[in-house]
Amino acid sequence: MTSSRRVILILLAAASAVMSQSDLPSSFPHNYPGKPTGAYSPAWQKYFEVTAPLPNVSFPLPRSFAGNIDVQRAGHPNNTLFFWAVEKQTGSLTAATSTEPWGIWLNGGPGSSSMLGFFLENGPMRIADNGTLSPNEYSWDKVADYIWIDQPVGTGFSTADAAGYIADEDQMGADFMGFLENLVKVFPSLATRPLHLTGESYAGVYIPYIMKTYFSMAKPPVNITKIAIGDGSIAADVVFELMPSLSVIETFPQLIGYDPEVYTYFKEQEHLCGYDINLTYPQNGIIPSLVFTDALDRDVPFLERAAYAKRGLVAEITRRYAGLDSDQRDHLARERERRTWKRDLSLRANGTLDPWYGCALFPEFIDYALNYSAPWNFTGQDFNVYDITDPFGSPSLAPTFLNDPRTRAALHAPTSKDWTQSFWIFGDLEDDPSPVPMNFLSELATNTTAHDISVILFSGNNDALIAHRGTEVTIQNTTFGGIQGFTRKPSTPWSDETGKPAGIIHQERGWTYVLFSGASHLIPQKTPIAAQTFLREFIIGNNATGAVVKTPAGTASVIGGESAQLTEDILPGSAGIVYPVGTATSTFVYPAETIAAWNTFIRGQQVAPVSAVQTPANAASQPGPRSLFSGLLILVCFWLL
Ligand SMILES: *[C@@H]1O[C@H](CO)[C@@H](O)[C@H](O)[C@H]1NC(C)=O
Ligand SMILES: *[C@@H]1O[C@H](CO)[C@@H](O)[C@H](O)[C@H]1NC(C)=O
Ligand SMILES: *[C@@H]1O[C@H](CO)[C@@H](O)[C@H](O)[C@H]1NC(C)=O
Ligand SMILES: *[C@@H]1O[C@H](CO)[C@@H](O)[C@H](O)[C@H]1NC(C)=O
Ligand SMILES: *[C@@H]1O[C@H](CO)[C@@H](O)[C@H](O)[C@H]1NC(C)=O
Ligand SMILES: *[C@@H]1O[C@H](CO)[C@@H](O)[C@H](O)[C@H]1NC(C)=O
Ligand SMILES: *[C@@H]1O[C@H](CO)[C@@H](O)[C@H](O)[C@H]1NC(C)=O
Ligand SMILES: *[C@@H]1O[C@H](CO)[C@@H](O)[C@H](O)[C@H]1NC(C)=O
Ligand SMILES: *[C@@H]1O[C@H](CO)[C@@H](O)[C@H](O)[C@H]1NC(C)=O
Ligand SMILES: *[C@@H]1O[C@H](CO)[C@@H](O)[C@H](O)[C@H]1NC(C)=O
Ligand SMILES: CC(=O)N[C@H]1CO[C@H](CO)[C@@H](O)[C@@H]1O
Repeated sequence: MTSSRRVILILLAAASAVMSQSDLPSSFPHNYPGKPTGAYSPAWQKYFEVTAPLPNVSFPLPRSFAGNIDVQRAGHPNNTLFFWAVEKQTGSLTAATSTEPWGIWLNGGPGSSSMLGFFLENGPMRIADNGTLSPNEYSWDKVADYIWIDQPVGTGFSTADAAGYIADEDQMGADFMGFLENLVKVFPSLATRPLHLTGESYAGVYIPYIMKTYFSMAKPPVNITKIAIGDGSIAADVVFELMPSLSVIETFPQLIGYDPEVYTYFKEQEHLCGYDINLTYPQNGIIPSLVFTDALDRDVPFLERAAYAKRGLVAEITRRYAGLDSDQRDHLARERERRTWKRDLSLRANGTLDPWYGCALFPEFIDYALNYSAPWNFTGQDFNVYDITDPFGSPSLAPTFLNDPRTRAALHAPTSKDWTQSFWIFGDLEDDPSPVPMNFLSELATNTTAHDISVILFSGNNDALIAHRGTEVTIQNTTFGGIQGFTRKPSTPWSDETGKPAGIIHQERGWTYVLFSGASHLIPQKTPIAAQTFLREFIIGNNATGAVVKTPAGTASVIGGESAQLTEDILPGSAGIVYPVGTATSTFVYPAETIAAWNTFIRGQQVAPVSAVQTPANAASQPGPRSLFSGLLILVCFWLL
């Protein structure tokens, strides 16, 4: 195991409950009446069609098909993937021939079910917390035939025999291609229609490995034309999770109560950890790997405490908080403690890492926020790494609907196992043994360019777990189209179909980067309109907003213009943070003078942008971001959903 993978191991340790070979469940598809006996063929369409009524669904749904399909792994006949395919129009998926685009959606994990995406993000219906279902007007199947797939084997409703779990990501890629080879026998037009392979989070590992497998095949079963990864874990976890910590704080200074001294402290820690990577456009030379410096002392090192590993960060902090006397909990006592914490810092020699956290800056700022920053102190102690603005909104999908016998029967889902949101897919391995995709991303980019496959990386600005800064570093650290990184800093505004500003877009040499304002880790969940516009215009479509083009005079310009304000590293997050008041919610905003003082302070901190971006005369006239806007299972651990 490489050291760069240790952090994720720790974060996932709890729910991932590594299983020894003997504990691993064995599961297999269920044979529902009418299942064809022969090889996969269009005759199976009738079997897979979802015709039985789904409980609680009282509204019309588009025609869909669901069930398990064999991945063709030798010796493992029970290894299947579960899919749910939704037609754009009745007959669009089953047409014998077609040139229409289609898409696949994959959630992350590792081992998180794509039913999360189906029911919380971009599927044709949404499940509310109380179990009520409603149609989703902005589902992705309205733009193209779309298929949500539970994978790798063992995830969600996908099945595997006890000895059949994946050994590494190359096996995941091979299983996926084996599944697709069978899928296109059922829906033959999919073999040649342009496929858009999309997903989020840990799909940032899956999709590059699937592409690696795809490029190694003489005759792949499908025709991939674009890949799109949201909030992807493409680089090492130090890079996607720890390195961006200061940029998360700059986006949401509420985390540190807008306190400049605390900011200066985190900035120094960032520098001491080597996390202050300087991006240039284009980038000059490979960005060296980051080395994670662990905590030295204070307690048993915080991150390695057995209790912490079992319970997860938030639960551990809650436990500590619960251990305090009531007089230690009141506001004045907390403020005294905060001042002591700050005094400890100011007495410490410059150039000293915090001995308790080392370079684990991500848990460190969460701990700070939970202890000292409103509104995180309001009720209980919770923190939502997937969306800073909504501390109690950690995404989760109750299993009630999917495990209902009527649902299972309608979806031809297995009865040999129960659906769970996330499942550890590596069997008795403690960690994903495959190298991070960052290591081969430039090689992959050479292949995508050669096959004219576009690469789209997108990020939600409210996501703290896989914050956008890591994605920007990943792009600048990759050579595509013969140049390393983008040549200009992403700074073009784009809007959703209603005209509402949606964030930043940039396109160069077949690569696209999109930053969604106001979106969480699960991007379509909170910004469904922007997400659907993004799918239509930039994934399925070829909208040129943000594209760098050569003018007749030979200079570069950007379609849609470049906003000087957007060239800053940070797209400010909302001022308001939601908190519960009884059964309702309210929004906490710091006093205007606190925010004004912070803005003055932070402007003084900004160094001139490193890139030589000029603002052309045609710079977009949309309002700047400052005026625009004012995941799961977190209690146990953080899954990369
Ligand atoms: C369930 O939640 C939805 C969305 O929050 C709400 O519209 C609906 O009224 C609730 N239904 C019940 C039965 O509580
Ligand atoms: C596959 O599942 C069947 C039940 O359908 C079971 O009898 C068989 O042992 C399983 N095969 C393996 C290799 O686990
Ligand atoms: C793949 O799709 C593209 C359209 O995007 C089409 O031009 C091409 O012929 C297809 N390739 C194959 C092998 O079907
Ligand atoms: C790139 O494509 C070659 C075949 O042309 C293949 O051997 C190699 O594994 C691919 N690498 C990646 C990372 O896609
Ligand atoms: C980035 O630039 C600053 C200022 O020049 C420098 O102090 C810092 O060490 C650089 N960061 C890295 C990782 O080299
Ligand atoms: C940059 O890419 C190289 C591979 O080309 C990789 O070894 C290194 O870890 C990457 N740097 C970061 C900060 O991810
Ligand atoms: C540490 O450095 C900062 C600025 O670089 C300075 O303001 C502060 O006084 C220094 N602290 C000590 C203890 O030297
Ligand atoms: C947060 O509070 C807990 C419980 O009082 C304490 O153990 C921890 O040191 C505090 N963290 C910071 C950053 O002060
Ligand atoms: C149907 O919806 C109700 C709330 O309206 C919920 O309590 C129940 O669990 C749901 N049933 C299923 C199977 O999801
Ligand atoms: C491109 O997408 C943007 C959304 O940001 C939209 O406003 C614009 O109309 C689209 N352009 C074309 C030519 O469709
Ligand atoms: C319970 C508690 O300590 N609440 C405090 C949270 O922070 C706000 C703003 O600093 C205080 O007003 C509350 O008293």
